[in-house]
Amino acid sequence: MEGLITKSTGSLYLVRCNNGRVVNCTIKGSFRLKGIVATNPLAVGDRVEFEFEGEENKGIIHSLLERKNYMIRKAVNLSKQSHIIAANIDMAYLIVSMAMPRTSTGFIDRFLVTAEAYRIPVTIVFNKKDLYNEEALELQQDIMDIYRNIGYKCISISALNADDVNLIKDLMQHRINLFSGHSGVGKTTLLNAVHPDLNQKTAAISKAHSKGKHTTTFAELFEVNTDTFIVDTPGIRDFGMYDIKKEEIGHYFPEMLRVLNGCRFNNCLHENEPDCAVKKAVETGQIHLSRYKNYLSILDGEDLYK
Ligand SMILES: Nc1nc2c(ncn2[C@@H]2O[C@H](COP(=O)(O)OP(=O)(O)O)[C@@H](O)[C@H]2O)c(=O)[nH]1
Ligand SMILES: [Mg+2]
Ligand SMILES: [Zn+2]
Repeated sequence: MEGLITKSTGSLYLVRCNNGRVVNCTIKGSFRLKGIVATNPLAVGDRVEFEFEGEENKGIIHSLLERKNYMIRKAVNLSKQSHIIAANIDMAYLIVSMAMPRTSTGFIDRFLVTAEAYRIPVTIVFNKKDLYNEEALELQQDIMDIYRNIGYKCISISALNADDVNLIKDLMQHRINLFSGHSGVGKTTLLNAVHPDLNQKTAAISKAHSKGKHTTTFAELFEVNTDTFIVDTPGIRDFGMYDIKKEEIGHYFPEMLRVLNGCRFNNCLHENEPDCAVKKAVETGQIHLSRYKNYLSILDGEDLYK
Protein backbone atom coordinates (compact mmCIF):
# COMPACT_ATOMS: atom_id res chain seq x y z
CA MET A 1 0.00 0.00 0.00
CA GLU A 2 1.07 3.55 -0.72
CA GLY A 3 0.14 6.66 1.19
CA LEU A 4 0.92 10.19 2.25
CA ILE A 5 2.03 11.07 5.78
CA THR A 6 -0.36 13.67 7.15
CA LYS A 7 0.76 13.72 10.75
CA SER A 8 3.74 12.55 12.71
CA THR A 9 4.12 12.54 16.44
CA GLY A 10 7.27 10.82 17.57
CA SER A 11 7.10 7.26 16.33
CA LEU A 12 3.46 7.27 15.20
CA TYR A 13 2.40 8.34 11.73
CA LEU A 14 -0.96 8.92 10.14
CA VAL A 15 -0.82 7.72 6.55
CA ARG A 16 -3.51 8.72 4.09
CA CYS A 17 -4.19 6.34 1.21
CA ASN A 18 -5.31 7.64 -2.16
CA ASN A 19 -8.89 6.55 -1.41
CA GLY A 20 -8.90 8.79 1.65
CA ARG A 21 -8.52 6.05 4.25
CA VAL A 22 -6.19 7.02 7.09
CA VAL A 23 -4.05 4.31 8.68
CA ASN A 24 -2.07 4.46 11.95
CA CYS A 25 1.47 3.41 11.13
CA THR A 26 4.75 2.80 12.85
CA ILE A 27 8.16 2.40 11.24
CA LYS A 28 9.77 -0.91 10.59
CA GLY A 29 12.66 -1.44 13.01
CA SER A 30 15.34 -1.60 10.34
CA PHE A 31 14.11 1.57 8.63
CA ARG A 32 16.95 4.02 8.11
CA LEU A 33 17.61 7.02 5.91
CA LYS A 34 20.97 7.57 4.31
CA GLY A 35 22.72 10.90 4.48
CA ILE A 36 20.36 12.84 6.71
CA VAL A 37 20.95 13.35 10.41
CA ALA A 38 17.45 14.27 11.43
CA THR A 39 15.51 13.95 14.64
CA ASN A 40 12.62 12.70 12.53
CA PRO A 41 13.24 10.16 9.75
CA LEU A 42 9.89 10.84 8.10
CA ALA A 43 7.85 14.00 7.85
CA VAL A 44 4.45 15.15 6.69
CA GLY A 45 4.27 15.20 2.91
CA ASP A 46 6.38 12.08 2.60
CA ARG A 47 5.00 9.32 0.40
CA VAL A 48 5.60 5.92 1.90
CA GLU A 49 4.87 2.27 1.33
CA PHE A 50 3.36 0.30 4.17
CA GLU A 51 1.75 -3.02 4.95
CA PHE A 52 -1.35 -3.57 6.99
CA GLU A 53 -0.71 -5.31 10.25
CA GLY A 54 -3.49 -7.34 11.82
CA GLU A 55 -7.12 -6.52 11.28
CA GLU A 56 -7.21 -3.12 12.85
CA ASN A 57 -6.46 0.10 11.10
CA LYS A 58 -2.75 -0.33 11.70
CA GLY A 59 0.24 -0.58 9.44
CA ILE A 60 4.01 -0.69 9.28
CA ILE A 61 5.94 1.66 7.01
CA HIS A 62 8.75 -0.14 5.21
CA SER A 63 9.95 2.35 2.64
CA LEU A 64 10.05 6.00 1.72
CA LEU A 65 9.37 6.99 -1.88
CA GLU A 66 11.80 9.47 -3.37
CA ARG A 67 11.40 13.01 -2.05
CA LYS A 68 11.07 15.86 -4.51
CA ASN A 69 12.31 18.25 -1.81
CA TYR A 70 12.03 18.93 1.89
CA MET A 71 12.17 21.89 4.23
CA ILE A 72 14.66 21.46 7.03
CA ARG A 73 15.91 23.42 9.97
CA LYS A 74 18.16 22.92 12.94
CA ALA A 75 16.59 20.84 15.65
CA VAL A 76 15.88 22.81 18.79
CA ASN A 77 18.80 22.65 21.22
CA LEU A 78 20.63 20.11 19.09
CA SER A 79 22.80 22.12 16.77
CA LYS A 80 24.19 19.09 14.96
CA GLN A 81 20.83 17.59 14.26
CA SER A 82 18.14 18.72 11.95
CA HIS A 83 14.39 18.58 11.91
CA ILE A 84 12.54 17.99 8.67
CA ILE A 85 9.50 20.23 8.67
CA ALA A 86 7.77 18.77 5.62
CA ALA A 87 8.54 17.03 2.33
CA ASN A 88 7.34 17.23 -1.28
CA ILE A 89 6.33 20.85 -1.01
CA ASP A 90 4.96 22.34 -4.22
CA MET A 91 4.86 25.88 -2.86
CA ALA A 92 6.00 27.50 0.37
CA TYR A 93 4.05 30.56 1.40
CA LEU A 94 6.26 32.72 3.54
CA ILE A 95 3.74 34.77 5.46
CA VAL A 96 5.08 38.10 6.62
CA SER A 97 3.57 41.22 8.08
CA MET A 98 4.54 44.88 8.04
CA ALA A 99 2.65 45.53 11.29
CA MET A 100 1.95 43.69 14.52
CA PRO A 101 4.40 41.96 14.28
CA ARG A 102 6.75 43.42 11.69
CA THR A 103 8.80 40.79 9.87
CA SER A 104 12.43 41.68 9.25
CA THR A 105 14.12 41.21 5.90
CA GLY A 106 16.76 39.26 7.81
CA PHE A 107 14.20 36.60 8.64
CA ILE A 108 12.86 36.62 5.08
CA ASP A 109 16.32 36.17 3.63
CA ARG A 110 17.27 33.32 5.96
CA PHE A 111 14.09 31.51 5.01
CA LEU A 112 14.69 32.11 1.30
CA VAL A 113 18.25 30.80 1.50
CA THR A 114 17.07 27.49 2.95
CA ALA A 115 14.22 27.27 0.46
CA GLU A 116 16.65 27.87 -2.44
CA ALA A 117 19.11 25.34 -1.06
CA TYR A 118 16.41 22.68 -0.88
CA ARG A 119 14.70 23.68 -4.15
CA ILE A 120 11.42 24.85 -2.71
CA PRO A 121 9.59 27.59 -4.59
CA VAL A 122 8.43 30.46 -2.37
CA THR A 123 5.63 33.00 -2.60
CA ILE A 124 5.88 35.87 -0.13
CA VAL A 125 2.51 36.77 1.34
CA PHE A 126 2.22 40.17 3.01
CA ASN A 127 -0.66 39.64 5.41
CA LYS A 128 -2.71 42.04 7.57
CA LYS A 129 -2.81 44.76 4.92
CA ASP A 130 -6.02 46.00 6.56
CA LEU A 131 -3.88 47.17 9.47
CA TYR A 132 -1.27 49.06 7.47
CA ASN A 133 -0.91 52.81 7.83
CA GLU A 134 0.85 54.92 5.23
CA GLU A 135 4.28 54.11 6.59
CA ALA A 136 3.61 50.36 6.61
CA LEU A 137 2.23 50.53 3.06
CA GLU A 138 5.38 52.29 1.89
CA LEU A 139 7.54 49.73 3.64
CA GLN A 140 5.54 46.94 2.02
CA GLN A 141 6.05 48.50 -1.40
CA ASP A 142 9.80 48.87 -0.88
CA ILE A 143 10.19 45.30 0.31
CA MET A 144 7.97 43.89 -2.42
CA ASP A 145 10.07 45.74 -5.02
CA ILE A 146 13.23 44.12 -3.68
CA TYR A 147 11.85 40.59 -3.89
CA ARG A 148 9.90 41.00 -7.14
CA ASN A 149 13.06 42.26 -8.83
CA ILE A 150 14.80 39.06 -7.81
CA GLY A 151 11.93 36.98 -9.18
CA TYR A 152 9.89 36.05 -6.11
CA LYS A 153 6.14 36.26 -6.36
CA CYS A 154 4.71 38.67 -3.78
CA ILE A 155 1.10 39.18 -2.85
CA SER A 156 -0.57 41.48 -0.35
CA ILE A 157 -3.64 40.24 1.47
CA SER A 158 -5.74 40.38 4.57
CA ALA A 159 -6.74 37.03 6.01
CA LEU A 160 -9.97 38.77 7.07
CA ASN A 161 -10.93 39.64 3.48
CA ALA A 162 -12.95 37.00 1.62
CA ASP A 163 -11.70 37.96 -1.86
CA ASP A 164 -8.09 37.72 -0.72
CA VAL A 165 -8.71 34.35 0.88
CA ASN A 166 -10.23 33.09 -2.38
CA LEU A 167 -7.18 34.29 -4.27
CA ILE A 168 -4.92 32.24 -2.00
CA LYS A 169 -7.29 29.30 -2.24
CA ASP A 170 -7.10 29.32 -6.04
CA LEU A 171 -3.31 29.48 -6.00
CA MET A 172 -3.11 26.43 -3.75
CA GLN A 173 -5.21 23.99 -5.75
CA HIS A 174 -3.76 20.56 -6.53
CA ARG A 175 -0.66 21.14 -4.48
CA ILE A 176 1.04 20.53 -1.17
CA ASN A 177 1.42 24.02 0.27
CA LEU A 178 3.53 25.04 3.24
CA PHE A 179 2.60 27.99 5.48
CA SER A 180 5.62 29.43 7.23
CA GLY A 181 6.47 32.58 9.10
CA HIS A 182 6.86 34.16 12.49
CA SER A 183 4.36 33.51 15.20
CA GLY A 184 1.48 35.98 15.00
CA VAL A 185 1.59 36.81 11.29
CA GLY A 186 -1.69 35.02 10.62
CA LYS A 187 -0.87 31.50 9.42
CA THR A 188 -3.57 29.75 11.40
CA THR A 189 -6.11 32.47 10.67
CA LEU A 190 -5.47 32.08 6.97
CA LEU A 191 -5.61 28.30 7.20
CA ASN A 192 -8.99 28.48 8.91
CA ALA A 193 -10.26 31.05 6.42
CA VAL A 194 -9.27 28.83 3.51
CA HIS A 195 -10.92 25.82 5.08
CA PRO A 196 -13.42 26.70 7.83
CA ASP A 197 -14.03 23.01 8.61
CA LEU A 198 -10.59 22.87 10.16
CA ASN A 199 -11.45 25.38 12.86
CA GLN A 200 -11.88 23.07 15.77
CA LYS A 201 -8.97 20.94 14.86
CA THR A 202 -6.47 23.79 14.72
CA ALA A 203 -7.75 25.26 17.96
CA ALA A 204 -7.23 21.90 19.64
CA ILE A 205 -3.75 21.59 18.21
CA SER A 206 -2.55 25.01 19.28
CA LYS A 207 -3.93 24.37 22.73
CA ALA A 208 -1.99 21.13 22.93
CA HIS A 209 1.14 22.91 21.79
CA SER A 210 0.95 25.72 24.29
CA LYS A 211 0.63 23.15 27.05
CA GLY A 212 3.57 21.15 25.74
CA LYS A 213 6.66 20.83 27.87
CA HIS A 214 9.19 21.46 25.15
CA THR A 215 9.18 23.50 22.00
CA THR A 216 9.62 20.72 19.47
CA THR A 217 6.49 20.92 17.41
CA PHE A 218 5.41 18.72 14.58
CA ALA A 219 3.77 20.10 11.51
CA GLU A 220 0.49 18.69 10.29
CA LEU A 221 -0.81 18.33 6.78
CA PHE A 222 -4.39 19.55 6.43
CA GLU A 223 -6.56 18.30 3.62
CA VAL A 224 -8.39 21.10 1.82
CA ASN A 225 -9.66 18.69 -0.82
CA THR A 226 -8.49 15.34 -2.17
CA ASP A 227 -5.36 16.74 -3.80
CA THR A 228 -4.86 20.05 -2.02
CA PHE A 229 -3.04 20.17 1.28
CA ILE A 230 -1.67 22.80 3.62
CA VAL A 231 1.10 22.30 6.14
CA ASP A 232 0.84 24.78 9.00
CA THR A 233 4.12 25.13 10.85
CA PRO A 234 3.75 26.16 14.46
CA GLY A 235 6.57 27.44 16.58
CA ILE A 236 9.05 28.89 14.11
CA ARG A 237 10.63 31.75 15.98
CA ASP A 238 13.79 31.86 14.04
CA PHE A 239 15.06 29.90 11.17
CA GLY A 240 18.22 28.00 12.09
CA MET A 241 19.88 27.05 8.84
CA TYR A 242 21.17 23.59 8.49
CA ASP A 243 24.02 22.15 6.46
CA ILE A 244 24.79 25.17 4.30
CA LYS A 245 28.46 25.97 3.77
CA LYS A 246 29.84 29.51 3.69
CA GLU A 247 30.95 29.23 0.08
CA GLU A 248 27.45 28.17 -0.94
CA ILE A 249 25.41 30.94 0.63
CA GLY A 250 25.82 33.29 -2.32
CA HIS A 251 24.42 30.63 -4.62
CA TYR A 252 21.14 30.81 -2.76
CA PHE A 253 20.74 34.51 -3.42
CA PRO A 254 19.49 34.22 -7.04
CA GLU A 255 20.60 37.75 -7.95
CA MET A 256 24.12 36.99 -6.66
CA LEU A 257 24.24 33.68 -8.43
CA ARG A 258 23.63 35.54 -11.69
CA VAL A 259 26.79 37.63 -11.32
CA LEU A 260 29.23 35.69 -9.17
CA ASN A 261 30.94 34.05 -12.12
CA GLY A 262 32.51 37.46 -12.63
CA CYS A 263 34.41 37.40 -9.31
CA ARG A 264 38.18 37.08 -9.63
CA PHE A 265 38.36 34.19 -7.16
CA ASN A 266 36.09 31.24 -7.61
CA ASN A 267 35.89 30.79 -3.84
CA CYS A 268 35.07 34.48 -3.34
CA LEU A 269 32.89 35.12 -0.28
CA HIS A 270 32.06 38.62 -1.59
CA GLU A 271 33.35 40.19 1.60
CA ASN A 272 36.69 41.95 1.16
CA GLU A 273 38.11 40.24 -1.89
CA PRO A 274 39.35 42.36 -4.82
CA ASP A 275 37.50 42.31 -8.15
CA CYS A 276 34.30 40.99 -6.64
CA ALA A 277 31.40 41.06 -9.09
CA VAL A 278 28.86 40.89 -6.28
CA LYS A 279 30.21 43.98 -4.55
CA LYS A 280 30.23 45.80 -7.88
CA ALA A 281 26.60 44.85 -8.42
CA VAL A 282 25.75 46.20 -4.97
CA GLU A 283 27.43 49.49 -5.87
CA THR A 284 25.44 49.84 -9.08
CA GLY A 285 22.22 48.92 -7.30
CA GLN A 286 21.75 45.72 -9.27
CA ILE A 287 21.86 43.87 -5.96
CA HIS A 288 19.91 45.57 -3.19
CA LEU A 289 21.97 46.73 -0.21
CA SER A 290 19.52 45.15 2.23
CA ARG A 291 20.04 41.76 0.64
CA TYR A 292 23.80 42.16 0.66
CA LYS A 293 23.80 43.20 4.33
CA ASN A 294 21.67 40.19 5.21
CA TYR A 295 24.00 38.00 3.18
CA LEU A 296 26.96 39.27 5.24
CA SER A 297 25.13 38.66 8.49
CA ILE A 298 24.29 35.10 7.47
CA LEU A 299 27.92 34.64 6.49
CA ASP A 300 29.14 35.89 9.88
CA GLY A 301 26.36 34.32 11.87
CA GLU A 302 26.25 31.24 13.95
CA ASP A 303 23.53 29.80 11.77
CA LEU A 304 25.95 27.61 9.97
CA TYR A 305 26.37 23.99 10.67
CA LYS A 306 29.81 23.18 9.35
N1 LIG B 1 -6.36 42.70 11.29
C1 LIG B 1 -5.90 41.48 10.95
N2 LIG B 1 -5.61 40.58 11.91
C2 LIG B 1 -5.15 39.37 11.53
C3 LIG B 1 -4.97 39.03 10.16
N3 LIG B 1 -4.48 37.76 10.11
C4 LIG B 1 -4.38 37.35 11.41
N4 LIG B 1 -4.78 38.31 12.25
C5 LIG B 1 -4.77 38.25 13.73
O1 LIG B 1 -3.43 38.10 14.17
C6 LIG B 1 -3.35 37.27 15.33
C7 LIG B 1 -2.38 36.11 15.11
O2 LIG B 1 -2.90 35.25 14.10
P1 LIG B 1 -2.53 33.69 14.01
O3 LIG B 1 -3.31 33.17 12.88
O4 LIG B 1 -2.71 33.03 15.33
O5 LIG B 1 -0.98 33.76 13.66
P2 LIG B 1 0.06 32.54 13.52
O6 LIG B 1 0.85 32.53 14.79
O7 LIG B 1 0.91 32.90 12.35
O8 LIG B 1 -0.71 31.28 13.30
C8 LIG B 1 -4.77 36.82 15.60
O9 LIG B 1 -5.30 37.64 16.62
C9 LIG B 1 -5.49 37.05 14.29
O10 LIG B 1 -6.86 37.30 14.47
C10 LIG B 1 -5.29 40.01 9.17
O11 LIG B 1 -5.14 39.84 7.95
N5 LIG B 1 -5.74 41.22 9.62
MG1 LIG C 1 -0.53 29.40 14.30
ZN1 LIG D 1 32.73 38.00 -5.05
